[in-house]
Amino acid sequence: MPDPQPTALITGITGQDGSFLAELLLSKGYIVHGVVRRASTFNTERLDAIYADPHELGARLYLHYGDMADGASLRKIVADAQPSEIYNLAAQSHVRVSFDQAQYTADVVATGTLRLLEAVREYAQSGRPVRFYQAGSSEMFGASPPPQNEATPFYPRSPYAVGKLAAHWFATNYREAYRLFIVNGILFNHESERRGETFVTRKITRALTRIKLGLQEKLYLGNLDSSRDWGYAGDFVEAMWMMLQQPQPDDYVVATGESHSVREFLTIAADRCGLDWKKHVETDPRYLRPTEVDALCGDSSKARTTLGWTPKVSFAELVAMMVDHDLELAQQERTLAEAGHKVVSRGLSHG
Ligand code: NAP
Ligand code: F7E
Repeated sequence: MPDPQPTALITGITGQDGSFLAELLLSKGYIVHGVVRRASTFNTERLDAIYADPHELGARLYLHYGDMADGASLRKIVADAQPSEIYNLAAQSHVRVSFDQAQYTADVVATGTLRLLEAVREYAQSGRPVRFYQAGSSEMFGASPPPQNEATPFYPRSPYAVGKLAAHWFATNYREAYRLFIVNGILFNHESERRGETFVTRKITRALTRIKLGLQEKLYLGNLDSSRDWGYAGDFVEAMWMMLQQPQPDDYVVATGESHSVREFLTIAADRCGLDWKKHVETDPRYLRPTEVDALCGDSSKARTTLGWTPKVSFAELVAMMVDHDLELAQQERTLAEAGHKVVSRGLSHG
């Protein structure tokens, strides 16, 4: 029987996916709890549209300070929130950065997941039924050639990917050992206008639109030859929810089935801006990875057949959506610059 008042706990709620998922679950009538890590600046910007003061009547979104590095905080949040569904989305999710911060990435991504699973095991012993989603990644397939599906061997190529693979197996082991309802989603790249600005798609759309409006001159990138199966984040969080509504826990690949190179993304985005990217893009070796993942293209037949999931936003629509959004942002920045405010270009030095 469905839970009369479904309650979800989301780690990583302040991230791209966390914000889309929180919106989706609120629209379905859930009470949503989210884990937020303490920072010296506000890090809840992506939640601004849905945040309501918890003192207000009818508020259904609650935020708790916690960290994947701190098992005690996770245990307390799980016990306080009493969730029927848990979505573990928190991660140091930048592949290039994971080479610079390998131990930290492993701690948050792999051991952090284990800490949360331990909290869930303890919570489940109280008799409250709970379902758990683990945010796995196509990076776990790494060097295995495309198309990749649930049967493809894993071959991770970064500390991030190794950490995600450990988390995947921790989740699988806890499902089998303790008969918990735990699913592994293996999601291919998904983007949006909320994507972090150091991932290549958003880095490109932010920079080209700023170049278009005269706010920036150059865009520095790494390897333009790798290809990715890029989908829309709004579509992908629906698949996460669908996985937790199934009668049995299982693992699913979620992907569009189409792959494009970074160069193709650049060309389409530049066309939309009316720019020739070759005049503005330079390569900088700092954005290369010691080991690269050359080609990812997912086969999500199982998710399509079993969950009834299909992506709604096409690649061309995704690029257009991101460019149009960032053009508006650049326009706002130009207005500020014209009024004498200092407008900083951050994309030049990061990610
Ligand atoms: P994201 O935008 O980088 O968000 C990551 C979230 O994790 C943020 O809320 C971040 O908090 C939080 N976080 C980081 N370190 C933490 C810590 N030590 N303790 C608690 N929270 C912490 O990532 P995303 O794109 O939304 O992806 C969501 C999840 O799916 C991640 O696990 C990612 O690895 C995985 N994934 C993503 C994709 C993709 O293409 N987007 C594909 C496959 C898998 P702050 O806001 O404070 O930084
Ligand atoms: O790189 C190349 C780079 O950082 C994509 C994360 O969400 O998806 C994401 O990981 C490609 C790579 O994403 C730059 O070398 C070129 O080949 O946007 P990205 P990612 O590494 O695929 C997976 C599924 C996740 O799970 C991760 O959490 O683009 N590239 N030049 C560049 N990438 C970046 N970031 N910056 C560049 O300047």
